[in-house]
Amino acid sequence: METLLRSSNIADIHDKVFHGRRLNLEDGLRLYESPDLPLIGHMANLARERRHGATTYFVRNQHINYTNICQKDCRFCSFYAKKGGPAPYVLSPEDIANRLREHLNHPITEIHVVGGIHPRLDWQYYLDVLGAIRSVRPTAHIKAWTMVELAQIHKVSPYDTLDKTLQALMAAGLGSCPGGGAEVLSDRVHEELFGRKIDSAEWLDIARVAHRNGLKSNATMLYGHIETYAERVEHLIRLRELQDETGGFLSFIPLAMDPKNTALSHIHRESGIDDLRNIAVARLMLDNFDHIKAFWVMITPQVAQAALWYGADDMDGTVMAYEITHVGVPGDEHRQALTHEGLMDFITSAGRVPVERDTLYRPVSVPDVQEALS
Ligand code: V47
Ligand code: SF4
Repeated sequence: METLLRSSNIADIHDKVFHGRRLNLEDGLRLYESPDLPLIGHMANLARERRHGATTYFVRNQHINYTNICQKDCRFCSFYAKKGGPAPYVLSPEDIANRLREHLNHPITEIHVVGGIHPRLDWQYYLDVLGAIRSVRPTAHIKAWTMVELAQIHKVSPYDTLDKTLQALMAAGLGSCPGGGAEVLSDRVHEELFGRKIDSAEWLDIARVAHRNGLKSNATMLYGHIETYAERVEHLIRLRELQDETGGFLSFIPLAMDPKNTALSHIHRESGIDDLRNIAVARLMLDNFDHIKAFWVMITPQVAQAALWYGADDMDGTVMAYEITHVGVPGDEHRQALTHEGLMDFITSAGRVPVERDTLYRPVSVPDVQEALS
């Protein structure tokens, strides 16, 4: 190890990580550019094990994508309804209740709700969605609406401030928010790929208000399109700064762009190696985020297993069905669900210890450690 370290061009970064010192923009860039992925993984694993040991979290959840009607036209998106693409739909609150009823035999603890920016859904619709979920799954945590959706919901709400809108949603059952919508916090990328959506400053402001009101949220980064390494690192640093201020982020999730059926279909999907590097760099740069999630639906369960040694401590969940992209399980790309046992097996066969969590990372059941590793 000593010899390997001395010959590496990032040995000084290892020194910083080893002594718990914060990495800067230049360090982040060098981590993206260095060929020494094994050392980057080693450092990320060190940071991960300091916080979590071998523990790997997962959640039993169900995703609901309530509408694919969207006015934002993001160039990387294959989900929204368009001519020659997916047909438009809106799930009524009753449709949502029925989807939840289909899985009532699973002890799901989280309902994850995300959808397009539909210009004509009114305030009552959003309240009714919360009401429908609560009526079928009264004890489940409702993780709903990215900062982009919250901006739209605020537009149709009867309240003059975002604080009041969020408080009303929380009173109606909203528990926390998913991390999408920021994509890459860069004005250049925003302009080129998703200019109709809120920009970086607005995304960060809404997250700030959410956190101030006690609403925790996640943060994602969509990578593998036109962004530069510097823009990725700047994204991480902007999230880190907000986390220093509010402490309101629960987890960070790098999302690999799936170019299929998008306006960016000429771009190649990033490799599994790049997925691992993004997980590792996130763990190293985001020294104030407890959790880094390997979202198996996007990066495949196999790459997610490896990611558990590259800084990730969370595999997300059983999911049931994910409509935003259709990467799924290799060989069976329509499979968007893993059973509880399947997920536990993936974690234990990666040599890690599975712990079922709720959305706020409280353990739901802790299996016997020896049994889990045997
Ligand atoms: O913001 C859109 C992304 C996000 C594509 O908080 C794409 O636990 C890949 O928020 N290829 C929404 N990604 C999903 C989201 C999410 C996902 C998983 C976990 C969590 C969490 C949140 O989906 C969007 C956008 O960044 N997206 N198109 C695509 N072609
Ligand atoms: Fe709409 Fe979201 Fe797709 Fe953008 S990523 S087009 S906001 S559904």
